[in-house]
Amino acid sequence: MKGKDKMAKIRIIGESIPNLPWQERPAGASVPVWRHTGNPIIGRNPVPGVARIFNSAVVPYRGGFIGVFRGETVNGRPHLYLGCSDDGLNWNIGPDRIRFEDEKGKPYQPSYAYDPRLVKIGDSYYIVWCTDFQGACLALAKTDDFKTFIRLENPLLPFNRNGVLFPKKINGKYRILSRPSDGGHTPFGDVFISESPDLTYWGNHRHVMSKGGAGWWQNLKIGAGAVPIETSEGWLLFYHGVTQTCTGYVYSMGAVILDLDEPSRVKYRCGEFLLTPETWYEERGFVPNVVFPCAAPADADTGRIAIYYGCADTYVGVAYTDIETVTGYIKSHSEIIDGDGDIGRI
Ligand code: BMA
Repeated sequence: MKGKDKMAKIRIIGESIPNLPWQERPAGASVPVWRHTGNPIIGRNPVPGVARIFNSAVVPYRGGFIGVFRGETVNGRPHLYLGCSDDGLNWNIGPDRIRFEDEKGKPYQPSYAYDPRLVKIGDSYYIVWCTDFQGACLALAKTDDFKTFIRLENPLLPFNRNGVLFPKKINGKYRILSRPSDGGHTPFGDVFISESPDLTYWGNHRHVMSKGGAGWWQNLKIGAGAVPIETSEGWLLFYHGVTQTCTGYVYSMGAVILDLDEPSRVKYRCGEFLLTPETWYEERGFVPNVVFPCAAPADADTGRIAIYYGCADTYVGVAYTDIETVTGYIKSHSEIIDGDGDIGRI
C-alpha cells in the first residue's frame, strides 16, 4: 500500500448533523466505542401504559430528532410509539401507538410490533419492524410527515427478523438485510440481503455473513442492527451477535464493513465485540445481558457516530464512536469467515 493511501482519511458520505449527541472518549480509555455517561436515556415506565422502551430507532428530523420506539405495554405486548427530541437525548414520547393504514387509507394495524428500524430514502421515511404474519416476520411502512403511516406489503416470507433497509438504492435497487428465523427464540441465524426495484418485489437473495468465527460471542446467531452508514471504505454496519450460556443468551454488538457496490460481500469484519453487557442497565432487566443496536446516526462533518441500542430489553442507551476510530479498529481486528468475502450466491 502506498503511503498516500495509508494516510487517506475515511469519510462518511451523508448529511451533517451538527447537534448529534456526543461525548469524548473518557481520558485514558482505549476502547473503540464508549457509553454515554447519562445512560440509560429512557428509563422504566416512560409513558402511561408502557412499562419499558428499548430496541428503538432514531433519525435527524427538522433540526432535531424523531424516533420510532418499541414500547412494551403493561399487558406485555410490544407496539410502536413515536417520539421527538431537540437534542437526541431527552425524549418526548407520544402516549398513543402509531396508527398504520394501507394504501387505500384503511386501518392496517399490526397485532404486535417490535424492533423497529427507521431510514430516510429520498424524501420519505421507512420503518421496518417485526410483525405477526402467521409468525414473526418483517413489516414495512412509509411516511413523509410522521403523521400518516402507510403500510406497504410485507417484504419477505415468515419467519424473519432484523430487517434493515439501506439508505439509498445501490445500482438502481433497494436493498434489505434480514435474518431468516424460526417461530421461537431462534437458536441459529446468518444475515442475508435481498434487492427490489420498487420495495414490493424482492429477489436476488444473497448470503452476507455467517455466525461463528474464532471467538464465541457471535457463535449462535447474528442480526443486522443499525441502518448501514455509507463511508468511503464501504457500508459500515453495526450488528448484534449472540452466544448461549447455561443461563441464557448474551447479546453483544459487533461491526462489519460491506462492499459499497455489492453489499453481500464482506470487506472487513471485527472479530471482537465492540460493546458487551457490562453496566447494570445492560446486565439487569426484563431480559438480562442484552445490548441491541438499532440506529447509528452519523455526522459527515466530524465523523461522529451516536449508536442507539436497547439495554436488557428494558432501557435505551447511547454509545459513541467516530469513523476513524471504529474503522481502524475493525480493520486491525478483521476476521472474515469462510465465504463471506464473496458475493454470497452458492
Ligand atoms: C430477540 C428479539 C429482541 C430482543 C432479544 C433479547 O429475539 O426479540 O427484541 O431484544 O431477543 O431478548
